[in-house]
Amino acid sequence: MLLKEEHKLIKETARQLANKHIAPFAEEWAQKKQFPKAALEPFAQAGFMGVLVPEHLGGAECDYLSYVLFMEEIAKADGGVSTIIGVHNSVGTLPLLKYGSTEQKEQFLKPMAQGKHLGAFCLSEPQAGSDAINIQSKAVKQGNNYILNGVKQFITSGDIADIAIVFAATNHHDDKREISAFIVPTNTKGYTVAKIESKMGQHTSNIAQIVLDNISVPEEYLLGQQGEGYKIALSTLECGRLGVGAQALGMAQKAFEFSLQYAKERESFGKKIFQHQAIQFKLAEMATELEAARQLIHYAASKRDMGHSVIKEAAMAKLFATERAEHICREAIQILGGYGYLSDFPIERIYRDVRVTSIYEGSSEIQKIVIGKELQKEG
Ligand code: COS
Repeated sequence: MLLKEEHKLIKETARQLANKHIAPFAEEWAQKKQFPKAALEPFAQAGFMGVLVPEHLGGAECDYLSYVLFMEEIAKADGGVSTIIGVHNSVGTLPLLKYGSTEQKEQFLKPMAQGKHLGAFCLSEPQAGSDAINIQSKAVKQGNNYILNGVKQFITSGDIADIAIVFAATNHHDDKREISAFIVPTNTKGYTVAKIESKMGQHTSNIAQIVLDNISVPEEYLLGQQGEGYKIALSTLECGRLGVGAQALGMAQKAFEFSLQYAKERESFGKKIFQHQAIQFKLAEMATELEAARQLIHYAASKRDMGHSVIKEAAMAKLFATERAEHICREAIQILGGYGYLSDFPIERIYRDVRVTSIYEGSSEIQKIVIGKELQKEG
C-alpha cells in the first residue's frame, strides 16, 4: 500500500513532534521511572490526544490509517510513552466514542480528546487477563448509584490517569455472566493505587494495581447498556490491537535503523560488517519482516476505515508485528555484538520495551484463538 499525501503529512508531523518532545528525554524518564504528564501538551495541541475523535469533540478526526502511522512514529521515539498515548487514544477514548451518550461525550470524551484528561482501561484482574469474561470485580446497583468493588491489574497509567473505563460484573450467574462498563473519574473516593509494578521494560510508562474500594458512581456513568461491557471491551480491543501492532513496528524499525547504520560503519576482517553476507542476510530478513508487518497493519487499518469489521485482520497484524518485532530487536543486538548488550546503546532497551507487545491487549496466543474463531466462521 502506498500512502497518500495526507497520510504522509500525519506521519511526518508525528515524527517531528516525537523527535522534539519525546526522544531527547525518554532515557531520563525511564531511569527515573517517571513520566511528566506535561510532556503530552504538544501532542494535545496537535490534536493527537484524540486522534480518532471528531473535531467537534476536541479531537483530530483522523482515520485508523493515520492512527497507526502516528503510533509507529511515537513508538520509534519511545516504547513506554507510545503505550501511554496509545492506551489513551484507543481503549481510553474509543469506548466513550462508540458507546457514550451525548452527555458522556461532552463531559468525559471532550476533555480527554483535548488532552486535558488522560485515560486508563481497567479490564484485567490478578486472576483474569486473557479470560476477560471471568473478571471478579462487582458493581451493585444501590438506588441511583452503582457501587464498585474489586482489584484491577496491569493498568497502564493507572497512577496518572484522570478517567478510567472500569469493567465489573453486574451479575455472577455462571450460565450468563453479565459484565458492564463504567466511567470512573480517578479522583472518586475509593479509587486506590495499591501498587506500581516493577517490570522488565517500558520504564517511561507505569502499570498499576488498582483497588476499587466501594467506589460509588451515579448510574449516568454506566457506559452503554448494563451487560454490554464484554462487547465494549472486545470491540475496543480490536482497534487497540492495531495500535499495538504499530507500536511494535515502530520500536523494531528504530532497532533496525540503528543496526543498519552500525553495520555500515563498523569494520571487521578488513571490511565494513555490512559487507559480510551473514550480516547482510540478517538485515535483508529484518527489512522484509518490517515491511510485511507494516503492510498487514496498514491493510487492517484501511479496511477498518472502509467501515468493515477487522477482528481477524487486527489480530493477524498484532500477532505478526509483535512476534517479528522481538526477532528484529534480537537480530539488531546480534549485529552490534557485545555493544548491543550494553545500555550505552539503545537496542537493549528497545528489546526489553518490545517484549510486552506480544502480551498486552491480547497475547499472541489469544490472537491465534481470535483468528481461529474467525476462520471457523468462514466458508
Ligand atoms: N466487536 C464487536 N463485538 C465483538 C467483538 C468485536 N471486535 N468481538 C467480540 N464481540 C462480541 C461478540 O459478538 C459477542 O456478542 P454476543 O454475545 O452478543 O454474540 C461477544 O462480544 C462475545 O464474543 P465472543 O463469544 O467471540 O467472545 P469469547 O468469550 O469467545 O472471546 C477471547 C474469547 C479469549 C477471544 C476473548 O475473551 C479475548 O479477546 N480475551 C483477551 C482479552 C484481552 O485482550 N485482555 C487484555 C486486556 S488489555 S491489557
